[in-house]
Amino acid sequence: MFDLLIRGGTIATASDVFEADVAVKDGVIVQIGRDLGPSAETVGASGRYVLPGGIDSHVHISQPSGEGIVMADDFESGTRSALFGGNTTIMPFCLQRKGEGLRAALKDYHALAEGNCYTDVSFHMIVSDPSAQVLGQELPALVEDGYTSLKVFMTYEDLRLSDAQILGVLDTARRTGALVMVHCENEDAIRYLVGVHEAEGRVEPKSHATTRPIAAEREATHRALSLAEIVDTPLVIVHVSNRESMEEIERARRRGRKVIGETCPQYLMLTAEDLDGMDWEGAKFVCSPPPRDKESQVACWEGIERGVFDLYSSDHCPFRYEDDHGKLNPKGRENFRHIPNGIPGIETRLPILFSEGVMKGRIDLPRFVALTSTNHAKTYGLYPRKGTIAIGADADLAIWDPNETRTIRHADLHDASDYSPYEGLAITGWPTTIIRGGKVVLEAGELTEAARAGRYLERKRSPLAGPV
Ligand code: DUC
Ligand code: ZN
Ligand code: ZN
Repeated sequence: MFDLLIRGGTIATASDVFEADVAVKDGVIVQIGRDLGPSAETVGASGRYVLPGGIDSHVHISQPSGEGIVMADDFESGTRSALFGGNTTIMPFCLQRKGEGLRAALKDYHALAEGNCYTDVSFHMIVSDPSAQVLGQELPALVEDGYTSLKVFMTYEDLRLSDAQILGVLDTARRTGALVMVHCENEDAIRYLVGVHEAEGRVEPKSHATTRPIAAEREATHRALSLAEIVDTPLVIVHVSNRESMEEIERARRRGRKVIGETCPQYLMLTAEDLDGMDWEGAKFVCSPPPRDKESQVACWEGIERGVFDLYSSDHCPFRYEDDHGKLNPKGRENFRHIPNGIPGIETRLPILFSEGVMKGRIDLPRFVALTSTNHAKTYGLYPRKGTIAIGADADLAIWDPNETRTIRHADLHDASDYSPYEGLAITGWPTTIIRGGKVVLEAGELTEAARAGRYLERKRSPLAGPV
C-alpha cells in the first residue's frame, strides 16, 4: 500500500517527458509506471505536468541590511511565497558580519528558520570577513557539516573583498571542496560614478543603473574568473545581466575552466527604463546588477537557450516600496544611493520562465526542469535526492496546469512585500498542486496542515567543486 499516488500526469525531468503514475512511500518516490496498485491517497494529474519541485538556489530572506532598512520577508512569508510559486526547496544566504564568526551567524539564522518554513531550506554562507580563523578553521569545519557553498562580493563597501582576500577564499574552497559564488561588479568604478552623478545632482532611481554600467560587471566577471584560474578553482557567476559578461564566461570555458552561469527573471523581463518611473517608482526596480536594455534581454534569453546559463534563480531580495524601512526610507526618497538593492520574485520565477520560455517555444520542458530544479540540485550537492523524479528521490513535486492563465498582481502573491516588479504580466501555466516530502502541501490555492514542516538540508560537496 502506497502513501500517495499521483495519477495520469505527464512527467518531465531534465532529460525525458513521459506519461506515468508516481507512487510515494515514506516521503520518497518508490515506483514510476502504470497500474501501480493501491494507495492511501490519490492525486489526479491528467492533462497536467508533473515536474520536480522548483529549487531556488539564490534568495535573500531576513538578511540584515543597511541601517534602518528591513527586508520584507522572513522565513514564514518567504518560503510560503516560494511554495505558491512551485518551489519545494530554497537556498537563502546566511550573512557573516565583519568581526563575527561564521558559526555565530549560522546559529542566529537557523533560529529564524526553525519551525517557520513551508519549503525545505539550505543555506549558503556570505563571507565578508575572511580572517585566518575563518579560512583556517571555521570554513573547513562547516563544509564537513554540510555548508558546502559560499558567496563573496566584489561590490558594496561593507561586503566587498579585495582580490587578495578572494584568492584566499578560493584557495580554501579548493582545498575543502566548497563551491564559491561571486557577485561581480567593480566597486571602485561604481563609487567613482556615484560621485560624478551626485556632483551633477543626478540622484533619482535611474542613476542606479548608470552608475553600475555593463563594463563594471564585465570587468569584475573577467577578474573573478582570472582569480579562480590562478588558484585552479571552479566558480559560480551569479545574476549575470548582459552579453559581455556572458562572453567572459564562454571564453573562460574555452580555456578549460569550470564555470557555472546564473541569470534571473529581471534580466529577461526588465530594462533600465523601468528605473525611470514617475514619483520615484523606479525604486521598485533597483537591484544589482541593474536590468540593462532590450539587447541584453535578447542576450540573456540566448544564454538560457544555448546553455551559457546553467541556473535560473530569482535573487529574491525583497524590500517594501511604501515603507520607511524599505525602498522609500527617508534617505532613499532623496538619493538613489540609499535605496536598498533588491527586488521580490520568488513566487513569479517559475511561472515567468514557463510562460515566456516553454509556452512561447524558446525552451522545451526538460530544459525548463534543468534550469529551475535539476541543475540547482546538481550544482549544490543535493542531487539525486532533490531535483528529479526518480526512484529513491524525495517526493517533491509540482503539478502544473499548462492552460491556466493569470495576470500577475501583487495582491494575489504571498510574500510580505507590497509590490511585484511584474505587475500586469500575463502568464500561461501555473503550478496548482505542490507535494513536498510525499505530502500534499498546497492544493487548489490552499495550504494544507502538513505545509509548515519544511526541513533544513545538509548538503554534500558539489561534484563541481575542488580543482578544475
Ligand atoms: N546581490 C544579490 O545577490 N542580491 C541582491 C543585491 C545584490 O547585490
Ligand atoms: Zn549579488
Ligand atoms: Zn542575491
